Amino acid sequence: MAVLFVSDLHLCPTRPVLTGLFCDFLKDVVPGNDALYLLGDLFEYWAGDDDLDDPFNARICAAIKACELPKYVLPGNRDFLFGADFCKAAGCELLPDEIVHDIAGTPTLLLHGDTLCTDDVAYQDFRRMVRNPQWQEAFLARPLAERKAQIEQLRLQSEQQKQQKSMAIMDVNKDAVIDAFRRHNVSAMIHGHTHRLASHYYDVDGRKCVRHVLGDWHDHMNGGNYLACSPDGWRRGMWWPEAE
Ligand code: LP5
Ligand code: MN
Repeated sequence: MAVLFVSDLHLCPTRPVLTGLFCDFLKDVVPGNDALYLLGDLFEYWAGDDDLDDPFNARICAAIKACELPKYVLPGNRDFLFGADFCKAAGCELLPDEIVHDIAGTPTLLLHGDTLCTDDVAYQDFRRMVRNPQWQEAFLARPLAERKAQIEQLRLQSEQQKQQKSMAIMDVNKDAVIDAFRRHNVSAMIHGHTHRLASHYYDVDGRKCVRHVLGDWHDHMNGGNYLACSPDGWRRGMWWPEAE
């Protein structure tokens, strides 16, 4: 029995193998555990809860809802427009951007991870804009098709801009990490976003702290990766069912 964490699945209809992998994970790995946390970027993008009529989105939500354990979802930089209707459809509790939960006896900071990338100034400016409630209200008032077209345009711009940014700029800033440990007074944090699957150790004011980074699923190397935390400690799982 453990608490399971995944992030950055980037699910979308054009990735059927990935979709199947996630649905099988929900059926074969998740049952019997204590809780499931989806730490952002579950979808390649989420244009608004009125997109729940889309059969692909409805299928994913139903598959998550069918898991009989507490389920939590945290907004990523691609699906921060999740609202109450998504949560109802997926049977998940929506968490704020940063939250401390007791995970198997250890107070643990949970976040998507994009807020730690403070050197990526262009992204942080963009984030401030799209996380503004007035901006979101205006955006969501536009027709769904128009929103999707704008998101497609944004994805192209983002990919172009990422090519101009160094790997260091797109990673977490160490001071931001230390600050997060201090602000929340925790010794453990779990996040995704950078896709750089690893566990990093820090000395924060004489306290040994650990930062677990989840890997993404759409890169074949890391498809099926998850973190499992139990009172015995934590372990990494890399789940890939035998090819039939
Ligand atoms: O996601 P990832 O890891 O590939 O890249 C992120 C940052 N990029 C993004 C953009 C998303 O990938 C695109 C999909 C988002 C859908 C959201 C839906 C609702 C909003 C819709 C708005 C139209 O988050 C990338 C980071 C990278 O992580 C590493 O941390 O570098 O950031 C960027 O590339 C952003 C650019 O630097 C700034 C972009 C400015 C574009 C301004 C145009 C605004 C258009 C608004 C139209 C209404
Ligand atoms: Mn992300």
